[in-house]
Amino acid sequence: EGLNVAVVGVTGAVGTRMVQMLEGSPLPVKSLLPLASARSAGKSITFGGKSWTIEEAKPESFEHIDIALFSAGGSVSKQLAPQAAKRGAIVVDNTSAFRMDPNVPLVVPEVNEKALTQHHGIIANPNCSTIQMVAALEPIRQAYGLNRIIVSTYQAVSGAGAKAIAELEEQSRQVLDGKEPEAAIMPVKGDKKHFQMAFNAIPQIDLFQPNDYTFEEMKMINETKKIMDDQEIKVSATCVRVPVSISHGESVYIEIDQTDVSASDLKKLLADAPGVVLQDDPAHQIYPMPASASGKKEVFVGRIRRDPDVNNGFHLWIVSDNLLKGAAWNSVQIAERLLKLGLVKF
Ligand code: 11C
Repeated sequence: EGLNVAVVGVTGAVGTRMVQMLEGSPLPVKSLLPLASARSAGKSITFGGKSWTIEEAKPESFEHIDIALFSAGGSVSKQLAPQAAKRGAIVVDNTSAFRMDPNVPLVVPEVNEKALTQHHGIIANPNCSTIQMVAALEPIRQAYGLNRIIVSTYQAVSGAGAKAIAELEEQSRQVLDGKEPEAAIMPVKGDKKHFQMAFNAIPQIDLFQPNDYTFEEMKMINETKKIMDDQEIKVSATCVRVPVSISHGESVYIEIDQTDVSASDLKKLLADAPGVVLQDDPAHQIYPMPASASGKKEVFVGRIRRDPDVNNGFHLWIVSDNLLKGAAWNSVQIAERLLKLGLVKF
């Protein structure tokens, strides 16, 4: 009695953490099927005190699987997620392949858990930078209404995968040794130019779109509206990559509907919000930072203050581990909620 769970992309930065999160979860996992590309097949991983052999992901892999967590890139998800769903697995997909599909719920459990009931076999896990922002803003939207969000991000290189972390480390050594840093990945693998990431900040995450926003910026805009189920919220984003390994930071400006709200009202609200930790005590230099957020599941919020000139305008600083709440933990949390809502049969 228990769940058969598959993890697709199990060797990646997110996949390894999906297994870690399953390990710490109350989900009754009976068997784990680690799936990856042919390159990793035959290696093994440990889960629940046992060794499990990695297999190459194929459509037939998903026979008898109850829940399949995908994080192997959009093209693998496009090809295999429908195959898994067809075989009766519920897919939680951590890529952008299906996020804007109207038949696919896009879920952050603290915000729109109910959307899970509308699934047709595939559930999308939002982009990391979107997840931490909406988790922190939803309690404010519920209490005071939210009509505008302007966000600037300070994103960790692990969003571009484990190889991007290695590139940052190698470049840092090269620069400190007085050598020319070699860039092959950042800002985007496959784009025409690559730039030094060490000791730099790059205002490009993912490819530019025809409107001169990047795909990452458009994801933040479109996904926020879908998750909050409100097409009227004004959202704009500038996404910047910084030389940090793990955890995204976000400077967020919001305008709420009500005009008689103080910064301390927002702090009280966020102190009790699910999945959110308030770290806001300027007198004692308490505020969230990537170095302290990494490895933790929560979304950390601080630096909350009213705009000097806009009565209903507030600034917040939001930090979370992009590989955990931004990816692996949100996916496992979705699986836990599916079970709680009676949506997984086994
Ligand atoms: C980054 N946010 O930091 C991206 C990574 O759509 O799931 C996540 C990409 C995605 O590069």
